[in-house]
Amino acid sequence: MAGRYKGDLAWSAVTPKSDYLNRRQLILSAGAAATVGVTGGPALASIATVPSRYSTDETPNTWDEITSYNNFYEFGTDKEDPKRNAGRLTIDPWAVQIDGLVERPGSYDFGDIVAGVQMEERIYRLRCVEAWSMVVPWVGFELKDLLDRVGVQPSARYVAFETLARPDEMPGLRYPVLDWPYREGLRLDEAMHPLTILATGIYGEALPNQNGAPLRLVVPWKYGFKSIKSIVRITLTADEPPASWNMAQPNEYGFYSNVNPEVDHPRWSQATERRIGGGLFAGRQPTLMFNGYADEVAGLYAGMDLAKFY
Ligand SMILES: Nc1nc2c(c(=O)[nH]1)N[C@H]1C(S)=C(S)[C@@H](COP(=O)(O)O)O[C@H]1N2
Ligand SMILES: [Mo]
Repeated sequence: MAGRYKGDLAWSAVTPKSDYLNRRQLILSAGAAATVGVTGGPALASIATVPSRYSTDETPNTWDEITSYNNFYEFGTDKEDPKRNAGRLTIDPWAVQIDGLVERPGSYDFGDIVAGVQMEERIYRLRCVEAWSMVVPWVGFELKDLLDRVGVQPSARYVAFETLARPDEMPGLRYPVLDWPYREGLRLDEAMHPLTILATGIYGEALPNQNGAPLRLVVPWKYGFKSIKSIVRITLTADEPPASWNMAQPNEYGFYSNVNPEVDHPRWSQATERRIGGGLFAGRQPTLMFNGYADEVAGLYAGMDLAKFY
């Protein structure tokens, strides 16, 4: 897995190799123990990511839950399809085109993007618009770090993202469920917010393909579909960029897509959610405004009518 990273920051470089190998063992046994709620606590102590002050204190979902129940329509629309079909995705080499209103546009190798970046472990909730949720120990870094490095021009107001569209490796592209490539966008202040990360891993392991390898967005106060996977292009724009779900069903999926228990999806309530897994405590729980991150992000939307800008 370390070989996926061509830059300096291979996992093997930040973690002594013996720790890395031990950790892999621990992860495997943590996966086996997951049904009793063990989430690899001791294993986490051995990885050289810095824990983030932005983490929730909720118990993360297990590796199996996080990597077996996915939405990644390029690989099919069933929750089990991405795990079944994403193995064929080639993620090395991987380049991200960064263009538009930036000082240093270009095609950046994934290895160069992560070289020298301080990886943090950030335990964030992922809340899907389908009204389920998970808690994921992401590994990642702030999107702002990358945007600062390429230099955002003063006229930029939005950031647009695109997923890879490679038909021979992505069977879902045959179906016009969405207008491919999958696209998403953020307002620049949302993109620069310290909660917004580019994730490269889960549980200290490189992202599995079904979770958006090698690089995906995570915006924890928004519905999961904003968290675009397997990113190949980032464009700084002056105007609000197109977003796939918004284009497909504008009355169901707004550009903002903030988790908001008070604004229902037209076909179902958003007031509660079902935590995936959950074991003994399975059941629905109330959904929190901005997915529980209101203290940090409510200010971004001051003065906006959130029933209109949903
Ligand atoms: N390219 C791409 N990104 C995507 C999706 C997708 O279909 N294609 N699905 C989104 C949705 S609806 C959700 S809920 C999350 C799921 O992330 P996970 O599978 O890592 O839990 O990915 C988001 N990112
Ligand atoms: Mo979703």
